[in-house]
Amino acid sequence: MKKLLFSFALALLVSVSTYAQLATFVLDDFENGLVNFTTEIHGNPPASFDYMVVDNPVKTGINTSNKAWEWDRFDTGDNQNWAGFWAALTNPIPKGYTSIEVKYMRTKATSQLRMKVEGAVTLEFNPVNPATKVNEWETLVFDLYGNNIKNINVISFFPDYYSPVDVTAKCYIDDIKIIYDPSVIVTIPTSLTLFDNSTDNRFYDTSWINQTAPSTVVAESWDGQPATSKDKFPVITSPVKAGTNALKLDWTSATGGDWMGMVAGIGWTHFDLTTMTHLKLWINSPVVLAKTALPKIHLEAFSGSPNVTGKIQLGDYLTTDLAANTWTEVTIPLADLWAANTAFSVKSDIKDIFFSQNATDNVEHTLYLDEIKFVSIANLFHDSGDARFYDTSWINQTAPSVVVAESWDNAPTGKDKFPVVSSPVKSGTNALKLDWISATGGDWMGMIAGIGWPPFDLTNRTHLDFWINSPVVLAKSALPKVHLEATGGSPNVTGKVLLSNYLATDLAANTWTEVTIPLADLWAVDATFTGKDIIKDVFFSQNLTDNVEHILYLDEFNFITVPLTGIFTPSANKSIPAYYTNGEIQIPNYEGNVRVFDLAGKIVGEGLANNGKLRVSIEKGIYIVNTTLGNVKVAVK
Ligand SMILES: [Ca+2]
Ligand SMILES: [Ca+2]
Ligand SMILES: [Ca+2]
Repeated sequence: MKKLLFSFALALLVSVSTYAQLATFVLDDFENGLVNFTTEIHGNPPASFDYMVVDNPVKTGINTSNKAWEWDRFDTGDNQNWAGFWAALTNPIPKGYTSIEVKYMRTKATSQLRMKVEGAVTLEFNPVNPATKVNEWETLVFDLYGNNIKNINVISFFPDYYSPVDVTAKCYIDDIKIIYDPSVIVTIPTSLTLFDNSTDNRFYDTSWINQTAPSTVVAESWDGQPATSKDKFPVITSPVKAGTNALKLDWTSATGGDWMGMVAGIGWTHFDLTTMTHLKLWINSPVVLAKTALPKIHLEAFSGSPNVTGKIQLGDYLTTDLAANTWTEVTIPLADLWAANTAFSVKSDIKDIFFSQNATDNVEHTLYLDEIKFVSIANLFHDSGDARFYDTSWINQTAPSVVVAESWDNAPTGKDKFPVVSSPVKSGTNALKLDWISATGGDWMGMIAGIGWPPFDLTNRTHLDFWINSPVVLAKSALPKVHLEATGGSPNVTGKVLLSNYLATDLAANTWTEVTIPLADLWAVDATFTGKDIIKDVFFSQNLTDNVEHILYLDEFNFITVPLTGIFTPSANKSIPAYYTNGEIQIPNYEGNVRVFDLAGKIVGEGLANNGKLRVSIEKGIYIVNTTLGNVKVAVK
């Protein structure tokens, strides 16, 4: 299996990975009279079952095949409801599959089928739908994605999961199907763009300007005709922060007057800000501009009462007044907008941002606006401020184990910081270097915190995500352990997990590989740890004592949010404004790979969308469009 990692323009933010080349397959149908998926069946407890491939006793309904696998449980006096078998798969199942379907038939209404899988994640679990029929085949679905299961090396079934044993009960298993259904895989975007460029260099269509004299705002009409009322934002091609153009806000705030200027997404995009943390935008004034002269801002939703947030002052988010002709990034916690009116509750369906009158200084001001985005920020490490070492880190070593470290002042002693390299990097200008030897009798640990030691509230985060790179092929078993530390509490650390558990294969040389560790796994190792909302740092520590020097470059640590959804709910992100027209899937403001699936999970189109357009030949129907920002449902009429 190959894990495709699409290039992502927002390199600062979380990368989104997508599995490719996975396809649903039948693990076994027993039609040749044999069990084919393994060469071993371990009864557990031994001799608690008789099992064999037999003629299908009920060749009707959903299973008219000739053969099925019969399970006949004994009363050995010691067997329990968990009696069954385990078997190593002849061909292990790689991670990325979303569910397992099993045809099941029972002769007694008490019998149930339970499963256990062993791999990077080991779990015993029930089907989504318990068996309901007797002497009739039915399909039971075991949710791999929702249970966060990765690869599968060993599979176990408990064919008659019931206590006490009924020795007359027989159970049948057939058509074990390993399903890949991309429509259930959802990744919440960590950035949503409200504005980056207007398609027209004169005006921005999905905007609105309203003014009450004596206040004034310069505006454009949609058609450029003098008779048409001017109520759109003007667009300029210089200066721009990025892309082809920016918005121009040119206003005079006068006592007794009022004004407002609204900017929405192209196509009136719906923005779900539930998981977003900040509003970011870039502003530029042609002259020095006091921050107190800047307008107020608020957000509007598509519905609700109120349908607007309270107003806050843009100038409150600047540390200094604006220098002339200088792009300045403003970062505004969404929490401040929500707090400005606690009665506002429609965070999940935001339509636009409003700029409005503030200080009535009766002076004309001009502000260029560009790159207006909503982002989810929980970045632990992006770049070090120093090219030699990373200050908010700590390395500790006990001989004979060794870790290469730097001192903060470059003195030959007191080396306890992570070294920094400028190559290779996954993102930005540098990456961390972990260079260690784990030796018997020794120990080591290396800690990485955010710049300024910020605590992270991970209550609503689901995964720790980062990138690793080894200069040589590296067996994953040699990789260190990982845990998190909180700013307080007892214990103030989580239990440790093995980094190798979250890799499908050993590391190839000179290749950046994404590691995604479910926070639930870290919480689960030590249930007494309760500091999820005050996480300070990530620790790597000694694992296999192979006495060999290993090097791992580390970059782009983020805490991300990936919802685990019900398997039967193909989830789509309505914030992605995709539609189908003129034989093309069109996604305004999108650059990147696109795959189009029909509802059976079959890829019907795939490619790089240039200017957000991908030509695909599809018929009427509903399709799932998979992008690097997530999935969206598109109706073709
Ligand atoms: Ca069969
Ligand atoms: Ca722009
Ligand atoms: Ca970096």
